[in-house]
Amino acid sequence: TRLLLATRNAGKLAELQRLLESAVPGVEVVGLRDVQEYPEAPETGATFADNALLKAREAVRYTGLPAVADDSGLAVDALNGMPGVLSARWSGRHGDDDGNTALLLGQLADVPDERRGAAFVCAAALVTPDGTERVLERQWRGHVVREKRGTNGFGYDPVFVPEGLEVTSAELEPAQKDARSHRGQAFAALVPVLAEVLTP
Ligand code: ITT
Ligand code: NA
Repeated sequence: TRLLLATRNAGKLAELQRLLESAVPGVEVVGLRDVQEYPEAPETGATFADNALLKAREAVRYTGLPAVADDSGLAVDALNGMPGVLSARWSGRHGDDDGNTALLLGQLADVPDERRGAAFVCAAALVTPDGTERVLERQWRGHVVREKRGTNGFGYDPVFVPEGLEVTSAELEPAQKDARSHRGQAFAALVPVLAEVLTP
């Protein structure tokens, strides 16, 4: 069985490949570059779970393969949960990690250290051609620092210090991030579901 990782985000794709490669015996993980191109699903959902399902359904519709999708973002306490589902396009241009991070730091400039809490959130969705749908969500709490640090990861990683650590998630080794992150937890929880749904 082939399983499609339905993401156009290179940072996510690298993490999902690590998390799912050889996770389920008999299941071969493929990326969008391995299948026919199709238009990006509009992310019109109000929640991470809704958007993850939209993306996975669209992938199945166009490719006929079972697909997983990830919708994720950073929910900042002092901004009432924003940017949340808007994280990728917060500064205006979709996927502008530098612009998004700069905007966030600007918005939090006057917020004191004790009120800079935030959570990375990841919804992991699985949809199969026969209409089976599963979605589950995990969070990774921490706080937003005042200056970027580190070059690993992507997106808001350089400004996010996970709870219990002193370094940003961009200063963690990939395996260290995977072991703790919202995405690592969500897809680890999805693995037994994949095994159940995809293997005969
Ligand atoms: P796909 O929909 O194609 O998967 P996308 O980049 O549009 O790609 P999202 O709408 O889910 O995906 O946006 C997620 C954004 O949240 C992403 O652009 C990052 O800015 C941020 N984000 C999510 N997970 C992150 C992580 O582990 N580290 C840093 N930033 C993250
Ligand atoms: Na989104």
